[in-house]
Amino acid sequence: MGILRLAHVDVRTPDLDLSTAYYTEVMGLQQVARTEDAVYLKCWDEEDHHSLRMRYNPRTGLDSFTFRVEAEDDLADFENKVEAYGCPTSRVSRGEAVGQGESLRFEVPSGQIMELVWDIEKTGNLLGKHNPAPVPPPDLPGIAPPRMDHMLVNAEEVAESARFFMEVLGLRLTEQVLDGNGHQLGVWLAGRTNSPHDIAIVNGPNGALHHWAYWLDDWDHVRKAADTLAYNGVQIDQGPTRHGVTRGNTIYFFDPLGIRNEVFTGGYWVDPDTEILTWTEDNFGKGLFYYENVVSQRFLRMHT
Ligand code: M3P
Ligand code: FE
Repeated sequence: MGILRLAHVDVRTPDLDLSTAYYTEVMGLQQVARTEDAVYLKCWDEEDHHSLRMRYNPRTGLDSFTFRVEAEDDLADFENKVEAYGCPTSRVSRGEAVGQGESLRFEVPSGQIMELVWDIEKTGNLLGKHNPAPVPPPDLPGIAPPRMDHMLVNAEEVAESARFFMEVLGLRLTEQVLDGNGHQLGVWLAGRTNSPHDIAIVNGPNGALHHWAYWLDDWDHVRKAADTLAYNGVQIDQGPTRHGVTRGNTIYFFDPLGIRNEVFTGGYWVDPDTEILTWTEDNFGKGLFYYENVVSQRFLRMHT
């Protein structure tokens, strides 16, 4: 049993048409469904119904984020564990959400709404299952990442949140940043993937979303993504550069409503017995941006 990976991120936007234009034409996602007030999007190599839901609302921000569990029974198991920790849970029944069945909802200690789901509609990737091409059609617009990779949320008490994700949800710690007193300022956590993080938690206001990231296959795609962003007048926050933490190559930038996105590649392979890497606060600049060695205030203080 357990938590497999990030399944989808659900956000609010005051301009659904503008957001949709950006995520389809600049980010290069596929629009898979549209209802009166919401748009559902996915990347070309994703098998699930969607990885991003955008819902009209006057206030930009995070509605919730959803992880997939391995087995149907896991929902009941996590329901008990999360309740025992002291977080009330509720069930969202089949038919209430597009593209998935029953889910378990609760507020994590840092105030974001998290959802666990097993029953996800598998609509398949763009390549199909018979003699698939190894690459997507060459005429996909925009950056066209193959999949969503990870997300980062803020927490006033990083250590408390980290404990919840590790002890209650069973995620593994891969890296941490410690302040001078040994308190966690940031943690990187993996589900069942072999990546250095499916979710990271960094000190900041409770309830906030810092960014989510799309995977790119290599550095050359990161370079091309920077060209696409600059050509389309997208505001770049940082990069292209490299993280010390995770070793990943990265660009951060803002969608038209100010939500931070990242493209990410590289990093290292994580096994269940990989030892935790620790960064000290005096090296946080290199941990964040290895080449620049800066702790950018815009980067740390801007969130939605
Ligand atoms: C990442 C990453 C912060 C660190 C961010 C790191 C906000 O996004 O992918 O490793 O301090
Ligand atoms: Fe990231």
